[in-house]
Amino acid sequence: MKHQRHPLAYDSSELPTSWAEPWKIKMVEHIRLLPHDARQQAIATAGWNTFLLPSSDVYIDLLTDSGTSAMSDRQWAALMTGDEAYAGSKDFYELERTVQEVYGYKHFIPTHQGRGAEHLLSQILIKPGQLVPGNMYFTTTKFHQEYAGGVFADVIVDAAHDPTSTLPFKGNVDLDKLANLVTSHGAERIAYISIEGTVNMAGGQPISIENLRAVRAYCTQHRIPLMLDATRLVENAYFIRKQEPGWGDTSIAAIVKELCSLSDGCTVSAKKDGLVNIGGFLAVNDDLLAEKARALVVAFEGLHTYGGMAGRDMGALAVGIRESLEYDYIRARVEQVAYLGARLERFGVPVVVPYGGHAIYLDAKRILPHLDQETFPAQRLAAELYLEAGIRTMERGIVSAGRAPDGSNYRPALELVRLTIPRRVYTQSHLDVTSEAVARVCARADTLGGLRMVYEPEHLRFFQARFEPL
Ligand code: PM9
Repeated sequence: MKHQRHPLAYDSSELPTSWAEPWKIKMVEHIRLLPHDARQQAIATAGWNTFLLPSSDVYIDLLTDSGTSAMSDRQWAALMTGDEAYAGSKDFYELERTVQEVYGYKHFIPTHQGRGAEHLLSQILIKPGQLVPGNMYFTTTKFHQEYAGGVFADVIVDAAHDPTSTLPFKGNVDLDKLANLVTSHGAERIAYISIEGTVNMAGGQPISIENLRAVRAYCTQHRIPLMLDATRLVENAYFIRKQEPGWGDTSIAAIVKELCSLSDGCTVSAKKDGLVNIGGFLAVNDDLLAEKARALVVAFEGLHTYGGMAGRDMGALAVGIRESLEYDYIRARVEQVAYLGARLERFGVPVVVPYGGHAIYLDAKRILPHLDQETFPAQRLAAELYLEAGIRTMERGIVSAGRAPDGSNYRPALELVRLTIPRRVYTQSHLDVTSEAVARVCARADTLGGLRMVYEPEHLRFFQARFEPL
């Protein structure tokens, strides 16, 4: 008897090839969805600011990818063997070796987290009145530049301010904007150029190697230092490998090294790419700069061999940095974000495109077009997502942008809600639930009113500001 092959639904050439996470789950943490009336009470008590919600009241926490990663068994093993000596911990030397090898800089100065490194760098390099051009601002970075007397100047490409532009490298610097700024103020008035990998406030958008090389050449010609914010540089390297011509066969590690070689130093919040819950560092090539940083770190962070981290934190970070470079890991990480973006777009939800490396950003201006920006549409939308499904997200718009020196609100072109994906924490089902909740909120968006701010702290107001419904 002749056996007939069972027919497949697809022609074999059309079969999809999926990726899967290169890990399995060993321990779980319980989460629960509060009833709707309890969520209503919780958001009112939190002043309609998702930063002020207790995490025990949150079901799916997409506030940030900062310090929220799940560590691996290898990292937990490093924690157990941490050397807690005050000075010269073995974990310091291991981390120093790792940073020098992976990022390629000569000097490594540990800090308690990213803003600690930003503080040191800004205090050392910025003279009052100097400009710091950058590919869009980041909240804490700009704060420290201004705290040191500097003035941030945005030189990112215009497309970065357009949530609908599909340019593949929206983190690129506009070289004409940079040249105009330097020509009109003089190179001596530029403290340094600050370049961020996968630009957070633009939607997690990468910079290309071609563009960074051009910026480097310009800086060398005008003797301007170039400093990287390498907090999410591994995610940037993944985009380069995926979409920049000529880099498709290069390892993530080699791309990260190449990016760093185009700069004089970097600040890092290790709480992101580094796959740890706390930590950061400053790394530089210049001996004098390193000496100044080591002199300051003892005043603000801790001894120069721990900088505010426990020995075990440094041990876990050394392992995390190496794990972050594994191709299967970074592909699963960035493609999980893209999965959420595609689900949302399928529901017709307006999101920033291309999808970012660490988050999907909802375009609150298009979701709530009836709300004036001064009534905080993104803040309202973030609160509404919590009310709808216990999902915590973050405003990245007018509240985050703060005030200009004349006291008026900056009105950024981008009024966004960030759905940030912690690393190795949530499954596709969590993202399915999230995308459906966002779609439900969007379906009744025209019923939502704005907010007014009833408390505004002096610095970085988005963390602690309080609101009331109008
Ligand atoms: N980023 C984030 O959620 C956490 C604090 S702000 C809400 O995206 C960059 C690019 C960051 C960053 C923090 C820091 C500061 C520097 N650069 O939070 O101090 O995204 O470790 O790092 C946050 P620390």
